[in-house]
Amino acid sequence: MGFKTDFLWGGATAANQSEGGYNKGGRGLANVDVVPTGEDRGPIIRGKVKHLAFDEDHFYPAKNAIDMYTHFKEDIALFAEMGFKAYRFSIGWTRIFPNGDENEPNEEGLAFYDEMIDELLKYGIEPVVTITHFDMPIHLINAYGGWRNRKLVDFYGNLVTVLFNRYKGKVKYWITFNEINMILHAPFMGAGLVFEEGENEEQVMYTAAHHELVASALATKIAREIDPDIKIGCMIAAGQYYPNTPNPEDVRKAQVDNQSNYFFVDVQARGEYPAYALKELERKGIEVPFVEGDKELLKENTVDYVSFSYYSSRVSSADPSAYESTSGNIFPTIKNPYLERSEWGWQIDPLGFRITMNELYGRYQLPLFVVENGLGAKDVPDENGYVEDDYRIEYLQKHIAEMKNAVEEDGVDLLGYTSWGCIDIVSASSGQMSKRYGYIYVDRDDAGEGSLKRSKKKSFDWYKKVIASNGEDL
Ligand code: BGP
Repeated sequence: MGFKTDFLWGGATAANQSEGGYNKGGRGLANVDVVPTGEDRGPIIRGKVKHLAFDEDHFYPAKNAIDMYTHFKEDIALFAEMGFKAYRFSIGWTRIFPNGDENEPNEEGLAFYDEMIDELLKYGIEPVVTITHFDMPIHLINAYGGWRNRKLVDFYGNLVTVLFNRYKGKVKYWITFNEINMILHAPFMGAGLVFEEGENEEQVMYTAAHHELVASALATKIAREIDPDIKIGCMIAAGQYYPNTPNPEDVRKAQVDNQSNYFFVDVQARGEYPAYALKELERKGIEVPFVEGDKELLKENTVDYVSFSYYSSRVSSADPSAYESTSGNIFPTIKNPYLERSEWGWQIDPLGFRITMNELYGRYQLPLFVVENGLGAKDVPDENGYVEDDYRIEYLQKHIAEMKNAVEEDGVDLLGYTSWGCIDIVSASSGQMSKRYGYIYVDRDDAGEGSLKRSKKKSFDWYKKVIASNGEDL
């Protein structure tokens, strides 16, 4: 039985991790432009410091990235050579509204994405467009405080209205926010939050989360008014939390950790705040800033599909001291002694992929879409510049095999699979180029130096074969 004949095999990137061209085509300055690599990056991503300065002399990953802004035609041709049916990318908000609060959009920015989308359609590749993928106008942070301000809902509404009208009939699949649950783990990237000394950070994060959830429902409403054929998806960073032991305390902690992620999909797929969340927020004294009409808006505008990223499962314990030697994940987890880890400490759990898909499909009974999965690794080209990434092929082979089990054995309805970083791009958590995911190697290093030459890795031809066989020949 296998995957559907129209299964959307492909790859995924994000504007701020791939485009570069930070000051081209009228693009305005974004939050991602002020996040350097190195030790400063972590505190800024978590909204702890106000180093919101951008200077020309530093290498900021979004500034150069891999310059897809000028290379996109070459790159899309390579995706087409692999046989991609879909390509997930994101819109740089500040290419469309440089400051975010303008009334009129930047035509050069719209024209750039017209060209990209037309290039994809020329090869029969379905665009899967993420409206925001961690990047937003720095002006909306400095002047309004980011998503803590309800005004952001209106600015986002302007953005999506322009996008849905401009690309009507060309783009069918849209995703409102990349990994919306990252608000709780990387609030500056996820919602443009910079915390004031002594304020209740959790209150601010859940206020911003409410505004993004309302904005997502508003986008869904606007989409259906403009083009009934549009499919709107929500998106979380998924990865099931396992209990560290059968001790009910650990099982309960895993349940709470899973709920903290599924909460966002509960609201967007079911259209209301789940009881456990309302009770938890009440216990914590956190006010959800509902305004007149919010509940109806959420209820009447739920998503068409649930998309998610999967890299790893996680482990929960009721014992806080168990977390002392955790891995480098942005999500708190305990090391799972049954799993190998990547060079960045991310646990490798193919069966966890099947488990996570069953959890999501069982909870929502909506089509799923895997929009990120892959292995970040330090690829080293040989003397001919060739990368024999058998380790990446093995990771993907095992994960796709379990994805197939979820479809064939468990009956999960799956729309597609766009593996993350189909071409080497900048890592979001580390800002490094050296954490590579691609089927295509790009000659650029962590300091932003390099020829930008693209070359096929061993996994390029392997993935081409997987797609040609619709996942039969792994
Ligand atoms: C997800 C992001 C992607 C991508 C991915 C891999 O959180 O949606 O943008 O970055 O993680 O993580 P990293 O790039 O940190 O290795």
